[in-house]
Amino acid sequence: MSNREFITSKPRRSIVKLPEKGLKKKDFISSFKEYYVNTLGRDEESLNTHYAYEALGLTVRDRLMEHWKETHHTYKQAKSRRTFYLSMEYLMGRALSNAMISLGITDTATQAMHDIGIEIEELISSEMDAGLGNGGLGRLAACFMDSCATQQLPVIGYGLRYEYGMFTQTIVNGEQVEKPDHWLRLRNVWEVKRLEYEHRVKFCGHTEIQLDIEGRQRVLWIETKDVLAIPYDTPIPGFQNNTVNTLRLWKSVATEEFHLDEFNSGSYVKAVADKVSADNITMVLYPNDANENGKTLRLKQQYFLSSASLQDVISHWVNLYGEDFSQFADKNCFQLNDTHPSIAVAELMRLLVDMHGLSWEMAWQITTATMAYTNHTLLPEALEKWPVDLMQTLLPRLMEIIFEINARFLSEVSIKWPADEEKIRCMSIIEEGDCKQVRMAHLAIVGSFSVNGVAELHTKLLQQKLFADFYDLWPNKFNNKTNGVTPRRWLLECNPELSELITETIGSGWITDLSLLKQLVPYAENRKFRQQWLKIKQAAKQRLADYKKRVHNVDINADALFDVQVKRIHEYKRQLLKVLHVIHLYNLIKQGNTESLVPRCVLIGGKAAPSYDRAKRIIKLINNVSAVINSDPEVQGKLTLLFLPDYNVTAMQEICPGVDLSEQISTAGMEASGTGNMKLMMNGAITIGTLDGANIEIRQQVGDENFFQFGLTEDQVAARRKHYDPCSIIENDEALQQVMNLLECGHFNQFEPGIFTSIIQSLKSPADPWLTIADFRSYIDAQLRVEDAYRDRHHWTKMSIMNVACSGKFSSDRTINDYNQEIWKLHRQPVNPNNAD
Ligand code: 26V
Repeated sequence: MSNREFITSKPRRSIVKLPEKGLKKKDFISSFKEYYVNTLGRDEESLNTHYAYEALGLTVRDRLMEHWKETHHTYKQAKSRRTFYLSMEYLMGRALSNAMISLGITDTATQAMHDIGIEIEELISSEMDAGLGNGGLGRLAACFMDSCATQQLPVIGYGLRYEYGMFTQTIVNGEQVEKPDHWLRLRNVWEVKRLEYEHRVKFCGHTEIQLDIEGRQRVLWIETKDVLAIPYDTPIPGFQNNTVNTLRLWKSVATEEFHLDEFNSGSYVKAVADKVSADNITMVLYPNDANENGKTLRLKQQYFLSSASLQDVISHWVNLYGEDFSQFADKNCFQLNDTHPSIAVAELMRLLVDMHGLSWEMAWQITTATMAYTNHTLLPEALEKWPVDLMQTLLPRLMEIIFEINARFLSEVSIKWPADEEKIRCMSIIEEGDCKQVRMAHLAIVGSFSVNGVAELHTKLLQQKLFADFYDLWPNKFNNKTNGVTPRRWLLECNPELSELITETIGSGWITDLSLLKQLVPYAENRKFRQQWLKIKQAAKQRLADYKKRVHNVDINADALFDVQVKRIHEYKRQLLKVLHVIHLYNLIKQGNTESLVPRCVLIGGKAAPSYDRAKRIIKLINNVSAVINSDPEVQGKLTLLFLPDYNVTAMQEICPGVDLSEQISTAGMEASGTGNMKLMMNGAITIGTLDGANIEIRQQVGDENFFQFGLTEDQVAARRKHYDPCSIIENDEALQQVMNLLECGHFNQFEPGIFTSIIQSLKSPADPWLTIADFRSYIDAQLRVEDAYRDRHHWTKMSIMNVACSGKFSSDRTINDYNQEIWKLHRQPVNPNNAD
């Protein structure tokens, strides 16, 4: 039987209409027991944490189901315009606690579990992170999903259901060792498999031209190797508003078409095995956040996501409207999360022209009115390019379409700039050369009606540098959407104590309107309030210290200044600058120069791409410096340096509340936005930062007196690169010289000679793109201002309150409303309970 066959006999209503799931404690207990004992077949005597978690997850999911259906029904009835968010990454983290908060059932569930002798915290913390992303870009997609549901917007997320998510990081002898993250090994209670919505995605083969019955030319893409895309849906609950949106992730599955010759020659098992292993497109997430260009499997993943998602949207369209696409662009919008799904531009053309018979002009009109592209990086090595050869082999029809798009686009260019070969060469979607390549960013810009950056400075640089020619041609396409993070996860869930104090003080409206935090401003002057604030921060720091003691057996002084840099390890993010500062402090202590010193605990966490040797060596350096410092009795209690292994979403939730100082120290002009900076601000950390990405806007919001600014600005960086002489800076700065001496004499690698030589050389090179040495002095001075401020704890607390009070802009609700007003133009669709049939 085909999975698309529906039961035709009536009545259906009686099957799908269930009695409401109760929200009382007793309902919870009976649901939980039912799942634990009956569904999961477990023994009531020997309670197992994982299965208890599953049973509670299913119990909670049941309570979402009705709303999920109602939301679906509401959107369908309204025939509303929708946005489809296409992203290769969703860094969702844990779901259970978030779902309970959204439903407003945390207290009841906690009580229910307690009554049957289970501490709910144990179940919550046994959940694996859904780590289907690398860092900022993937987590942003997750925050956006949360905000869209909370804003009651009809937005569907499309992505890939990787079997293996972001690797787990362990540290062995100071070095990063990657372990695969088989997160689906245990059952994922949040997903629902929807076999009835499978699609077929084509690869390889070749094209042929055929005349259709009306005598028009139609291109056929034939003799392809096909892969099936099976959707798995995850509910995305809005905050206490009945809306439950959908995240649809595709899994690749082999078709059941085999090479009959292999069968006939008797190698049945080999034929099946080959088939299954060849088609494992969604097996693993690529763990690099730059520089993975040219890998065939990655291109397959990108096309698989784009094609399956577009086919899904179009088949839904055809079901509702038949073959009339005249309103398609009014009703649908695709937001491309970076260039990763930008092959969607060509795929939509293919589907409309080849599969649905539209003219090229009509299809192009629809495509360029529905696609919108977000850029997330200015790093040249992260800009995607695909060899034309590879595309021709893997996606021959798509390559033809890209050539056609390019030809038409270049004729537009030559009208604007007649006889300007240089413009043509620079703007072309195809990069000429020994290995011709497709520039995916150019395809995305040409095919979209909107191109946005993710912070004001970033957008300005896109317009003036990276995409200046395109900005000249189409100034109105370009716009800024400063990133944000969801306050549900990044304040309410991760910092319940602070959330409670805020709610007691200004009410709970802030949870869905973060601008209301402004009402805390006057309380910064209130002594009693400051004491309560400080007490909560102190308790959070103690929890972090206890956690480090329990898990890593290191002692940290909870009275110390908690100085935190957590993010991917990358040279442009300058973890090295942080290390130079730590070595400088260590040197001061060793010289007995401690009178002005504030006890400090420096925490650094983050993963390095497995193939990024320099980043891995930086991790090794951090761990070696940490080993020397932490084992020195003279230093104890004054300075600690710790590397936090396996930084992920859940780790950030645990870290956030206890941070005093947030390190955002990238080379100006390199960090597109940053979002960790926003999470830490929201939890009352004060930023020490360069004028880069969203730091600039954070400083604007909170005021210079509540922000520690340092370093070269973006234009100073650009100017300095031309005549940069780090060695003379070192010569003229005694403290820096001493720091470099310690590194160079092997103080931190006594038994591992030479392992840091390449790092030292890069710091001292006039070609160092990150200008670390140039910012050293300014950074040290800013850190002195930090120490001055921290010594006056009341003053510090005031700054901390001001940071939270001014963080309203950085809610992803604000970001999503900006996207909606200026790009998506969707209507809110409130979901009325009891509406569904
Ligand atoms: C590139 C690639 C290249 C091929 C292999 C896999 C892969 C995965 C991701 C990327 C692009 C990473 C770009 C990125 O994460 N940008 C970050 O986006 C954040 C959200 O907008 C922003 O806050 C960060 O500043 C920016 O670095």
